Amino acid sequence: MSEKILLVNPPFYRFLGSHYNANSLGIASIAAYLNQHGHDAWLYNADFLNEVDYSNLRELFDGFKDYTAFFKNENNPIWDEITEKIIQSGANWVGYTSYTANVTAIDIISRKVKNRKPKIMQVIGGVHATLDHNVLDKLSGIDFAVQREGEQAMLELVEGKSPKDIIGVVSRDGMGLCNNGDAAVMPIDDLPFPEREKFYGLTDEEKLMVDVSYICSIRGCPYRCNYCASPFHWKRDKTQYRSPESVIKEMKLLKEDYWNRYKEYDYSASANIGKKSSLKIADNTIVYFVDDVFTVKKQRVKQILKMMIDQNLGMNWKCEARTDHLDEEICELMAQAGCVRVKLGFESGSDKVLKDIQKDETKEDMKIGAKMLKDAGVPFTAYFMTGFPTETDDDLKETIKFAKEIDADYYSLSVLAPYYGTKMYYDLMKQGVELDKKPWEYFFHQTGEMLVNDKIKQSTLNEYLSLNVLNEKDKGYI
Ligand code: B12
Ligand code: SF4
Repeated sequence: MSEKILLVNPPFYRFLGSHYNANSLGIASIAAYLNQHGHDAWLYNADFLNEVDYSNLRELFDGFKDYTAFFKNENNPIWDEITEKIIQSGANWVGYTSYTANVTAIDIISRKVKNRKPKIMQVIGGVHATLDHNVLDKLSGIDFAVQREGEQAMLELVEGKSPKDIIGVVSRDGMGLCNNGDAAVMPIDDLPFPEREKFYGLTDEEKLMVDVSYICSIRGCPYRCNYCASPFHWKRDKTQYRSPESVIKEMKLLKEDYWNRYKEYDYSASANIGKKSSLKIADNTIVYFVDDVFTVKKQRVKQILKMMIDQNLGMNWKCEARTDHLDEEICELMAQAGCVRVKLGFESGSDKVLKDIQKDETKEDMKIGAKMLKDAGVPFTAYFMTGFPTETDDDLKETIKFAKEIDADYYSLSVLAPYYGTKMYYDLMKQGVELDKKPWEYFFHQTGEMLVNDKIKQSTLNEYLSLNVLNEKDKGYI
């Protein structure tokens, strides 16, 4: 029997005075898989706003007090607006994607949905649900949690298989939680491309504002940086790489179906639109490879870049990388293949700090990588952080000096938040830092509220943060 499923991206940037209008690939991949198996799965982005202007990073820092107020007032109309939309969708299964910062929002919304429609089955998946094995104990409105990849587990849930028999599912039994471990790794090339059309709750005009140009070509990261949740979520040794052919195929699909022409949508299994409509997708001019390290396998990435060039794709794109996974040939190929931005995590200008955070990369590697990109004419964003547990005021001064020295095209300067589920989180907890007492919604890196360092002077921190003026041009969801 075909089931109606709504997959929800919870509100986050809206509370900070910005918004997020792009497609969330995790739930989009699950929706595509469910639809491929004959179900009617839709994407509801509760962080979407009918606006084209984004806040810059400075505003995101400043909005923290107003942001926390939303979570303290469950009667705020925004919660009821989202609850109403979920119920109006007519879905009998609702799935929420979760970063740690989203858990309180998911709690509030799912309890409201449960109170009004107890028969709707609600599932949490994504990073936080994978890392926190007891998340169900904290979320009374949620029926099931899924750990790691959600496609197959979600399919089996909606098709009525007993949750106790599904790999990756956590459910409740009379005694406590029944945890079936992590879902099995999916053969990534066999998955359908993410859903890019069934956006619930948007008018035809608004659908033009959804950025559908995100592509995931790698699931996971083989590195071990101790502040990062990715290796713990995906497991380092299980990193999955899509074939170059499959990546190029998805790029071509984007170009042909979403970038270059008016598109006919067929909503024959529609949740919110009963007619065909003609739409032009507007905000799709740059592909964003969301992979943690797009260049991690040099031969693979060279093959992808050469295919982009040989097949004359003529598409602009951006990616995340590490400087130690660049060489001159890669940088040249990137420039020729349409790369308009490489996002590089430099984090610190102090080799001592880089060692402490297990970055496995030195300042020298970073200088060389940045220079190769400069020489090839590929613009890059430099990501820096401060507030690492062992960082001193002098270390931060080195970072400021280094940040200016590398002369990046864009900067993103953050204050460390020890993310839930990372090595750093557990190390700090062992040292007596009570991170578990912090509200979930504090776990993002623009707050400064999670500062675990008392060695850095306020004046140096201010000097560091003032470099953020260079970000004026950037969209506020970095
Ligand atoms: C792209 C990206 C972004 C983008 C896009 C986010 C989006 N909404 O799609 C942007 C830049 C906007 C972003 C923002 C943030 N991000 Co981010 N992001 C990523 C990144 C690099 C890739 C995510 C991705 O698309 N993966 C590909 C898809 C296919 O995987 P997936 O989403 O995990 O989904 C799979 C499973 O998790 C599961 N699943 C997911 N959802 C659901 C739902 C259900 C119902 C089920 C059953 C299963 C399921 O199944 C999916 C398919 O197999 C990850 C790192 C990583 N490699 O995972 C960090 C990451 C997820 N981000 C992180 C963080 C912290 C943030 C921010 C808080 C940063 C900040 N501002 O301070 C914000 C929060 C945004 C929000 N909405 O709350 C952390 C999360 C850590 C944590 N413990 O919470 C990560 C892991 C990076 C890190 N360094 O640790 N992010
Ligand atoms: S910071 Fe980057 S390189 Fe390090 S573990 Fe995370 S995703 Fe991998």
